[in-house]
Amino acid sequence: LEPNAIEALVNGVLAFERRSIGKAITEIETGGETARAFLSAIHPRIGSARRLGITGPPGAGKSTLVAFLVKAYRGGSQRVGVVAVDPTSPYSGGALLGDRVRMSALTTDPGVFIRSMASRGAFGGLARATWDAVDVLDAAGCDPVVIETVGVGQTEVEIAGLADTTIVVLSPEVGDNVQAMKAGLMEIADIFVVNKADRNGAEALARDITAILGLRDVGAGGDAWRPPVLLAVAQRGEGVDAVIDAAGRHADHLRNRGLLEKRRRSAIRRRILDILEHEIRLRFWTEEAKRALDGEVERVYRKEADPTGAARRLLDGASP
Ligand SMILES: Nc1nc2c(ncn2[C@@H]2O[C@H](COP(=O)(O)OP(=O)(O)O)[C@@H](O)[C@H]2O)c(=O)[nH]1
Ligand SMILES: [Mg+2]
Repeated sequence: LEPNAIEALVNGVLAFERRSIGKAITEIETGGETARAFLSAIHPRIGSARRLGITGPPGAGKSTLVAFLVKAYRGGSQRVGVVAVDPTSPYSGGALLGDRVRMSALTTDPGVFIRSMASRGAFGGLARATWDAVDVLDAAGCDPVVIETVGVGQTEVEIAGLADTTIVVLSPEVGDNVQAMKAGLMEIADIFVVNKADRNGAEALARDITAILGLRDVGAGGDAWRPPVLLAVAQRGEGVDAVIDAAGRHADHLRNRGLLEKRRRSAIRRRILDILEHEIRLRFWTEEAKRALDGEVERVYRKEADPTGAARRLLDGASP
């Protein structure tokens, strides 16, 4: 895009113009210099939004909960944003009728902007694109910005973990707690929601989580945050108020102890490193480097070199 078109895009986003926001995020997913210039222009305008991460196993009820959270937050906020990283997201039509009806009530609300990220397109840059999209909604005046990710892959868990407050949603389905432990969800949760409390096993799951948390070192002074374990029936909107209350208390906790700055700095560090790794890879893989790799494959195959030697030679060959 031309510089004046980028300026128009920036102004559109700042004015919460839906078309501009959608276009900006599409540019971000595509990647390239337009996105770069745009992001650099909006950067001074970000930082006011609370960033709320929601993650957990597929089917736990994250999207259902998000719908109620958004509705509740809308009562006190002009604009609310949602970024969903979930291929089966009901926002894109992948759910049962009941969900879709509830979601469509959200999508027709002029103060709510919902965007599903295309995990296929972003080519290893999903975390980057998602966080850039959150910046867009922040600059557009959304507060909070909710980020829903499926808590299965490391990337997805980490995306939600970079929020100010991270809510982990589990349900008493077989093995949800085991899955949570494996995926690193226990470490990133500021709040646990045991959803589907209308089903058997929810209380037992909540007790399990509480027991696991109890084994943890809470740090000196005893003023560390203890993640609350809340029961909910998201489908009926039950327990949503308690989640909002806990998120508010967590935000206060961060602010009162100067921890919000610390968290945001560490999220920025993570994002810079992510971009850096991507840029290094881009710069490294020139046509010449690709050809050199073919040569090294041959040398290693013929036992004229070993893999480590080959990798180092490629790296040295690429350095200035
Ligand atoms: N029984 C029961 N089902 C629920 C509850 N909350 C959500 N569900 C259902 O669980 C399924 C998955 O919900 P969804 O929000 O899409 O889960 P996500 O994959 O975590 O986003 C849907 O069919 C929901 O209607 C609940 O509290 N109780
Ligand atoms: Mg979902």
